[in-house]
Amino acid sequence: MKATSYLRGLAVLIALCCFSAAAQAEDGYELWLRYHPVEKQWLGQYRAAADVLVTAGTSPTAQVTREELVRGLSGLLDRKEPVGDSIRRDGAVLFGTPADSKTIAGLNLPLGQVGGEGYIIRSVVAKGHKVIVIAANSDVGVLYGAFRFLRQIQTRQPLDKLDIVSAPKVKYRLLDHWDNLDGTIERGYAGFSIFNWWELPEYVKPRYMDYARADASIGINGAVLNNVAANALILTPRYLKKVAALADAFRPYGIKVYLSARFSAPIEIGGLKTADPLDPAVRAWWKAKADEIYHYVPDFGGFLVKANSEGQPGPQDYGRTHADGANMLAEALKPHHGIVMWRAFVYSDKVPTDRIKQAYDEFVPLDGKFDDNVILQVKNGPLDFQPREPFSPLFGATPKTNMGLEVQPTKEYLGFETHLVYLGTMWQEVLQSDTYARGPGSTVAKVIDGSLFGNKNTLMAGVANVGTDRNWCGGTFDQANWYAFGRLAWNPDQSAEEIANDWVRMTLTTNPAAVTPIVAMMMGSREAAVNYMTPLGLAHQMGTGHHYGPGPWIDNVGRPDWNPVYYNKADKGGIGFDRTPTGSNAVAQYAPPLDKEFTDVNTTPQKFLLWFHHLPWTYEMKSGHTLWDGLVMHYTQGVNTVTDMQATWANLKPYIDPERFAQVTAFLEIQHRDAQLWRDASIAYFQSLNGLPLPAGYAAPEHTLDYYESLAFPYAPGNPGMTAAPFVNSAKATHMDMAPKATPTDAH
Ligand code: BDP
Repeated sequence: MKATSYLRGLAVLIALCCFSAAAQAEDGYELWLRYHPVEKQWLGQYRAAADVLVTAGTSPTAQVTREELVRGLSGLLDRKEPVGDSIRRDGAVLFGTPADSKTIAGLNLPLGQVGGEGYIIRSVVAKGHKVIVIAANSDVGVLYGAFRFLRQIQTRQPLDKLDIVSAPKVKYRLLDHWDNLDGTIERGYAGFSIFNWWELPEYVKPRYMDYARADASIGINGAVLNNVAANALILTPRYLKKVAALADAFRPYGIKVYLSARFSAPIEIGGLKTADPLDPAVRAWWKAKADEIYHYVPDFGGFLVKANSEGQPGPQDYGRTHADGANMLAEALKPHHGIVMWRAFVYSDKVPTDRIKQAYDEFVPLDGKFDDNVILQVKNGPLDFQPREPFSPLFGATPKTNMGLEVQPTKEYLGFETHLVYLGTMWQEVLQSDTYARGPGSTVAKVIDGSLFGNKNTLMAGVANVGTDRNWCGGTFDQANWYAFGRLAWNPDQSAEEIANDWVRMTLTTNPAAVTPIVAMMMGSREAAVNYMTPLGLAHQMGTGHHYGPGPWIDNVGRPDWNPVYYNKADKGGIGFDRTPTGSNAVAQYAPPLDKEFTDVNTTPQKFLLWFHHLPWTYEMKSGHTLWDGLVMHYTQGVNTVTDMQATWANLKPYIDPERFAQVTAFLEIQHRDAQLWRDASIAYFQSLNGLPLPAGYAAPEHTLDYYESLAFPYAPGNPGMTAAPFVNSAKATHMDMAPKATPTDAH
């Protein structure tokens, strides 16, 4: 081959590589850590302010911080290796701890305010030059500060006169992965588990570090690696070595690993005859197990436990209380400073009370009985991650117990990865709900950040929506839920809109012509889902098992409290669950004045109407419409909002890269189809009961009720264990929340 044609060939090859790299770069893998060059109008001022990076830190965390800043600045400001060894001119970015750097120590920054994980970013004069300092008391604080600093550029904010002081309000900010050891994910809609247990510990995928970067960038400081419906095998040495490899990979990013512990592990992998928490041999087994875990992972975070819930083993199997069980584990972890996150998601069909009352009934009497390294982990609502629920009345009712909030970024009940539903607004709604536990202003946020009752061990946990999909979360907009979770765990009082704004700018585009409509779309998206799925306080109307499409007619699941009809209580006369004193009296679990407010149909917020009240179809709503007409209007409004979202998105084509634009376009089509299905199926069913006409101008369902009832989704994702025995949506379903059984043997 002649030299020229060789060179031409090479040039083509290089061009091709660059081209494919550029095309791939917009597949969503980068998440919000997308460091593409800023527009020309910003470049000069940013380069002048952030010309060179200077640090003295050398720890692994300091190294990844430096790598991130280099990656960020060289990408955003389009320059090579912006690193120096000292402050020689204006425009240095000095980052580190006072222990690393005499210059930082000499600045006398008010670092006392920011604790172990917070940071200060400030424009200062050091060594006679204009410098930006990113300082913290610990290396991980500096890392968080570095991400915050990069966000300033990513969102196109000025770099002069910086004075940012930030510290997390919540101590434990964890993602709970419901990942099984076989790689499937319970309620996962973005592929398989990112943790490849088969290849670990030898092969530590680069993706683990990218996962850790994403977590650290939003302040997440822990990951529970395995499903709450736990397999005891994870606690055996062979798996603990794998856990240790992940812990090593995550450690520089400030992320600790935690494990879900199966309560019956002493029997399954310990050879004991019992798992009774008061049995000395069982207690000794857990102590030895904890010691063993810390041998592999010296900074292991602790255990998450789902006990006596949906068939999982627990202390009540031995006539003991949840406190007995939690404290046994807490005692084993205590010498190593580990914590126990004990889930309050317990209910039983053997208990003849309204399901949503049971967690409160179970745990309020135990208030004050949990060790101080136990945190009670409570879902946002008293039922189960529904599109809308009032806050769980446990928040505020257990002043002597550490309380953690569990939310579900993975959208089990909100259309999986294909529906655009931004959950920031939902979490803000719960966090800002007033419990009145200590009078007005006693928000859920204040319960979980510890400020209301003075708890030190505070927690916010999110059920992860991360999987092996190239873009991590399945849907582009699902990334926003991971992002919002981290931001709210750091500061539960942060506004969901500001978070959405940052996410859009960092992830999609900074062009205001696009940012404004996208944020507006996100902000309205959750209400849209509530409307087309479960308006006016309805809940749990989803099909059995998969929880995807509508199934308000389902009445044949083995347990009554797993049937949608249990929750809608619809019949010829009316609809809704009476939770006032004439019904289950769940209202009594709320502090005054909420109990009264929810008891009186006239003061109950319309959004919770059917959650608390059973009402005739002809009931006149605040809007002046009858309940039936109002319901139909809400369902329709939900569909219409999705239509509007489609129109908004279509106009954004010039601003979004083709790959992500196409995905969102297609997903919105799916969402629209589903929203229509939800509306039509729900209306068809309820109309079959009440026989009422639709309000004028509202279209009849497209199909008959029979058609909707015949639909089946046997292979809907996120429902491991169910696919082996497909079932029809309306018939034969036997188990709504099938959890994998522990298999104590494994051939690997
Ligand atoms: C339900 C899920 C089920 C979980 C359960 C839980 O359907 O898969 O195991 O929550 O939180 O929403 O334990």
